[in-house]
Amino acid sequence: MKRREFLKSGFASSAAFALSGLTVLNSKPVLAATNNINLTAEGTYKTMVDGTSIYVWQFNDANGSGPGALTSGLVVNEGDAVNVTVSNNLDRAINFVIPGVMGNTPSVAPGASRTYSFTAPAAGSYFYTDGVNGEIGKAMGLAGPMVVMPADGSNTLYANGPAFDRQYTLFMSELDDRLNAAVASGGSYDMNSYEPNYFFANGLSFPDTTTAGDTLVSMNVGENVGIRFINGGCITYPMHFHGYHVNVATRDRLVETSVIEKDSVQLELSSCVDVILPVAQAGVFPLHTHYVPGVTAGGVYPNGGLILMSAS
Ligand SMILES: [Cu+2]
Repeated sequence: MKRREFLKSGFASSAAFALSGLTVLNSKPVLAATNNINLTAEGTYKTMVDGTSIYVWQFNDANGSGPGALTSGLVVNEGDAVNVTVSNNLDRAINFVIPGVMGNTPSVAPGASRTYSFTAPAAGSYFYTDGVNGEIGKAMGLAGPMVVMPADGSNTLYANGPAFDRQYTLFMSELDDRLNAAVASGGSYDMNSYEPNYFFANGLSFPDTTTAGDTLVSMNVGENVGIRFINGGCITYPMHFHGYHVNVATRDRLVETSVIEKDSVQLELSSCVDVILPVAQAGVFPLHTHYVPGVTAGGVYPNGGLILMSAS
């Protein structure tokens, strides 16, 4: 089934990531479901936007897909039972944690698998990652987005929260190719030396972000568009909008009490920030990290964490 057809059929019965370019969700109560997800933690070579091949780690969902070039991403409904089975094909122990939901989980040894079970928490944006290897796990790519939708099936960022006409999830991350090379050759890396040189939105760098449905934000004038920023990396992301102002709805699922129109939204380390973008004008505008190296790839501008928003 193609992603858009899948969207029309609703995602209550599946945890595959299919939020992109979302137009209409049926507003009806969603019965709590059981989501069984299989993730393989593995090493693989990914080709960067400049052609460089770099060894990365990833959680790979063979039965689903994440937004953009991410190989995994979870979409569940509040109250769902979720069973994530992690098969570890890496050379070291890892685990599966969701900051704000579950930490200090048992590890899974190389070559083994383990099932992590939890009840989908309050609607909002989350990420999962490895909690065993310090920041190295995330720096190598062991992280992915988790979106929890309200149990009543409403098109809102959280239960009784602001409504959206469509929503996008933008998972920001980066890598330092020296770290990846060290890990690939069996060595270690001091995170104090971390100086990333490739940057991604949903695993893609500009201009690849402009041709993927998950990172080309398509909107209509007059709509309210929900954008979920999830920091899956090891640096901060000051996300800057051209053409629009946005209202921050939540930071790490905490409701923003003083809502001020912003053209830049700070995405702190390990944080999730959900915003509503009122589409006030037509046009094509950039949305990018204001950290200048973040819009480069291997030192070349413009690449990296830069996407386009298009409204008609
Ligand atoms: Cu700019």
